Amino acid sequence: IDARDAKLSMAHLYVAFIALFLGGLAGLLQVLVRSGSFELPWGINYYQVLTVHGVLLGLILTTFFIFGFQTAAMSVAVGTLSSNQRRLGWIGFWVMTIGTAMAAVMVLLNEASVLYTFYAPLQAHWIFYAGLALVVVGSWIAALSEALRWMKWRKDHPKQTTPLLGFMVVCNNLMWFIATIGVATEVLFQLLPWSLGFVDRVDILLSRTLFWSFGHALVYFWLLPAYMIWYAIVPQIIGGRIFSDALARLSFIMFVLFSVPVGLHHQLTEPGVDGSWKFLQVVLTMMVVIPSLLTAFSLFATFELRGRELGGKGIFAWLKKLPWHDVRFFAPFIGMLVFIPGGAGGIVNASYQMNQLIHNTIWVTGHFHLTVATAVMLTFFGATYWLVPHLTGRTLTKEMNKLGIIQTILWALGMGIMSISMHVAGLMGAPRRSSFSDYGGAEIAKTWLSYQIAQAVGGTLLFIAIILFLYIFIKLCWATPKGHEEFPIALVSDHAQETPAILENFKLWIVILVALVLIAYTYPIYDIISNAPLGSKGYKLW
Ligand code: HAS
Repeated sequence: IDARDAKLSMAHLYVAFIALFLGGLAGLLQVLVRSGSFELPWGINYYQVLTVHGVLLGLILTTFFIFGFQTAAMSVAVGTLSSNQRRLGWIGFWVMTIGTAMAAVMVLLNEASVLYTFYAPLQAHWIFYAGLALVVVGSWIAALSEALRWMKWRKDHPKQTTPLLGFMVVCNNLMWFIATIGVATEVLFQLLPWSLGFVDRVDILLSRTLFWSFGHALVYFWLLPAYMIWYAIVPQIIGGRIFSDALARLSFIMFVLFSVPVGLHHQLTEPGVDGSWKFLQVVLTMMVVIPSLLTAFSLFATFELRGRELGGKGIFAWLKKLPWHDVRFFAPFIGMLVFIPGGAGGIVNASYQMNQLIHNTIWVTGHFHLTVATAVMLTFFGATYWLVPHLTGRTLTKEMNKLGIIQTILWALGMGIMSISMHVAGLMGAPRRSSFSDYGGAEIAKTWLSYQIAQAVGGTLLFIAIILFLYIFIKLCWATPKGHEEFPIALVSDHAQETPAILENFKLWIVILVALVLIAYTYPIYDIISNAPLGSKGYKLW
């Protein structure tokens, strides 16, 4: 990779991992408070800490890591950025960083304790909303720099199929761009004018609907870079091949189409949205499960083919042949494994009736700690272990590899203990997003106690894993021996069929995507606006 692209990529990773440290510390404080045996000092408020945790880990760590990774991936897959494209990348980086600083200062001053979903009627200082808007705008600029690089490649290689990793980055950015339109509308036209005092009130239902039109695609924006690593990089690490290029691309196109028009599955218990629209989006949610099932099939095939090639036999004995001692494989593999129960939990959440049972319980927190915080994060950790030495011109030593494996085990163990107890307590009715309380001595609250203590044990292990990860990261940046670490990109299996050209026809996919979004959202939003109550000034509130 070009040294100048490497610098841009590394800048993103530094911000990402500072966010990991601070957000992780906030997570530790939270589980300790919820266990009932710790009180926050100096008048710090629980929701302030919860906002630091959610915003830094859910929004900042992920977005910065993803753009850092994608910059490197594009540079390797379709070629070095031109100086103008790189300049755009830097502008995007600084706009996002300034936005992050603005939002972070407001949260730390307790002026924005509104959690990472910043639902109205909780109101934050306008600087918080402006900061988040800058993070989104900065990400658009970064995505534009990557899009320009890709367009240049297409021009130079007419009628050729984009290299798989480059194609995947384009899909993720396209989905991100469409998804962020909803949240940008909410922030610019509702939350900012309201927090600045230009309007008295905002339509809460509309703001939540706009948020979730973005919010669920957001989770796939986190997931797809992990899928890039699973599909295009892990096969090379194990010495195998990509099972099918076409299947990988098909699953990414399905994510592009179905990630946005499904947000209402986060609002199934919300009054004010007609049940038939919720049902339509539940059906579309089941559609977005399909590309993950395709992925599971495809990865299993890759692993089995490689295991058998190495002489493995039996139904599962070939698994033993995989390189378990290599953290570049081990960490993402554990992530995949955890994604099986995590994804199954998602299907429970999306099942209209079962959602009534788990909504707003700590089950949901357990679900996303298995998906984003384990499947995705372990994959990002695993990638950091080869990406950082690749970018800094150093090597992943045996010692660091071993520490990486210990870090992965600690993370999986901590997250396992914490998430399982969250799922169980959730089924017993324990609410999410609440500080410690005995709920006036209620009998049921006593049954949650032991699970809350287990969450604190898991959370403590996780914080130790973060410290260990940061130690390895620092070593890989500045201390391990100089050398060359591979950026692994796999080739496609000789047995795979040719990739149909239609998969690269983005004009067609954009038309279908826009149609699906319009079908899923136009009437519900019209309905919400036309049924909005009259405000004190006699006009509709929105
Ligand atoms: Fe979710 C809530 C539904 C996936 C994240 N989700 C959340 C929230 C977050 C989140 C953050 O329908 C909370 C938001 C908030 O604060 O309120 N989710 C789903 C569904 C899926 C799903 C249907 N979620 C994710 C992913 C996330 C994520 C991915 C982050 C990255 N989720 C919901 C719903 C809610 C929700 C409702 C709202 C609940 C409520 O009421 O509030 C699906 O996409 C899942 C499909 C996945 C699979 C698994 C496939 C397995 C694979 C691994 C293969 C393994 C291999 C190794 C090959 C079907 C690909 C095997 C080797 C061996 C040897 C075995």
